[in-house]
Amino acid sequence: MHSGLHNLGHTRSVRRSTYLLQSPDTLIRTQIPGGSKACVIVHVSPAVGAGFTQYSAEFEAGGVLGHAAGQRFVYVLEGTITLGAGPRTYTLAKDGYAYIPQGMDHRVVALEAARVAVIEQTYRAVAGVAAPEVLVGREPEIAAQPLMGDGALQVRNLLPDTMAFDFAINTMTYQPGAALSMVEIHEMEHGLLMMEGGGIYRLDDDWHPVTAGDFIWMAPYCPQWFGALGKTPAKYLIYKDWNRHPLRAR
Ligand code: UGY
Ligand code: MN
Repeated sequence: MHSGLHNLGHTRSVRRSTYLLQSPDTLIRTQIPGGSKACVIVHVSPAVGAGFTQYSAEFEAGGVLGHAAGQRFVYVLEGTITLGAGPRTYTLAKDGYAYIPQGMDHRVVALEAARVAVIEQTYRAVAGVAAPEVLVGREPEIAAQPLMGDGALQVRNLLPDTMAFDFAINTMTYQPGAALSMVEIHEMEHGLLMMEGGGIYRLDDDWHPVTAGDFIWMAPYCPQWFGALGKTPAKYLIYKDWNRHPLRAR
């Protein structure tokens, strides 16, 4: 809503060298080549120092997603899409997702108005390991595992944890009051989309209130911790680069 006061220049969004927090009020829509009746909100890209890109695509009915620049992961947040890849066409509804290998010709079309999280990264091949094939799944059908034995914090690995994949995509669901048991500091970076609920995110030396619709990028080694607040679970979709030697450029 435009109040005319422009919030006097205030926002929860923050850009630091070690992290980026985007609240929905600061998002800007653009387009990528090859798309139609679809716009994208670029959350993070190499322009800010990330080794991957993550964007949200917003489709009108019949909208088409633009061309990929690497391997691609799509997760349906709202609406229904089809993925045409090779001889097959898959239909993905809310919480459906797909992995598309780098260089594979494919077409993502919205059957109705839809919102999709998209992650792309240049593939880092490993000698003797076959690159992954196209993969389609539904998040609710993935078995949840408690993180470090904490039943109030459930993790779902949406991609197989094999050397074929060079990134991981998980959902993490926190019951109200649940929290990470430690402050993590690690070499992997993260792209994180808050899907439900909210809480407090520690990023580097700062603590931020976060809620559904927010996006966070954490650079390598950014200290991080999250605790869920409120009366409903908090849930996020999280990317990390994974299973590659640290001397291999991203
Ligand atoms: O997988 C992770 O590194 C995850 N536990 N990090 C996070 O939630 N910030
Ligand atoms: Mn982490």
